[in-house]
Amino acid sequence: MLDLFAPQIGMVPIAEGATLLRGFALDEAAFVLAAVLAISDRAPFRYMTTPGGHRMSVAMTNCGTAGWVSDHAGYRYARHDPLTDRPWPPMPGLLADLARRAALSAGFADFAADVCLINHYVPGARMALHQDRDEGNLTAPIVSLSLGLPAMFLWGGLRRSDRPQRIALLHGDVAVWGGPARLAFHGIMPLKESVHAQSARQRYNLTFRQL
Ligand code: MD3
Ligand code: FE
Repeated sequence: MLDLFAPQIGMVPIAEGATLLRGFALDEAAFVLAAVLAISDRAPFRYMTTPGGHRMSVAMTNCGTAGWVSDHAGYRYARHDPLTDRPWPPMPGLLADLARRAALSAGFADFAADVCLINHYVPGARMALHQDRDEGNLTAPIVSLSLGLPAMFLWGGLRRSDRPQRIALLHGDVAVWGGPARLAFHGIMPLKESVHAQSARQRYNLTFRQL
């Protein structure tokens, strides 16, 4: 019998350089969730402040050789966690490998992530339209992995004024964007209230970045 509610698997082109790999990480989702919880034991999720003084609604942590931080002084990558003054937890080899395999599937060979920024959403949390441009290496793609509650992703194109396209990001989905899509504007609509079998009221998004 055809199961209309079975998770979807497959490659969805979004734009030149941007590919959504539906369900790419489904088989590894339980491992990734466990890795996120282990990382957040050592580098807790925290609400960062924008340079303009606003508290973000998404809580963040990092693993890898540096971590993305934001405060009154601006956005940057820092080698130590400002909360603990210790280096960020190392990136688990299986996570780096998963990101590398996803990038390759989307046509980007030799992706070697330095940083994984981990975002934690609860219902109501959102991320305003922005570009990811704090990485030194804009020739490498970014790989993003979503777990838990679904989110409505906004794909804005290369000008802030372009009308954004809406794409649902589901548990186990991986997105890869580089080349001409590397500086595209993107964001996340406020998360809807619901409950997920693997993560209850949480959504996690991991973005793997090369510095
Ligand atoms: C490009 N995170 O941390 S990943 C960020 O879900 C950030 O937390 C978002 O933007 C999050 O900087 C979204 C970005 C993404 C997701 C799906 C895509 C980019 C994509 C699908 C196709 C192309
Ligand atoms: Fe982003």
